[in-house]
Amino acid sequence: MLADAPAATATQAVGVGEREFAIAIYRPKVHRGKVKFNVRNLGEDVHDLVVTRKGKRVGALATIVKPGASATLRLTLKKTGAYRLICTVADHEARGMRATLRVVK
Ligand SMILES: [Cu+2]
Repeated sequence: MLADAPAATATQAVGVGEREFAIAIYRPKVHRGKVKFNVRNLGEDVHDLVVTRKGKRVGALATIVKPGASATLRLTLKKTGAYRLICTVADHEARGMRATLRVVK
């Protein structure tokens, strides 16, 4: 918990759909606090998920996600602003597997 500012206390679920080659975020804006990314691979290749803010890695899935499989990533996003969700498998990011999640107060 942050002492200096209010943050969401309940975990906010964010659905993330991955496929070749795009990342769809079903909830593009959340409040600061706990976020649970429910990641589903809707494609035919393996994918992963890395979350960054201002170029710094905030967190990532521990494992790669196989086609048709799901994975969960729990993070506490303490700072407001734009977070990037990317897939770091091969050249997937350059091919379009990137999305933005906005975190507001
Ligand atoms: Cu990928």
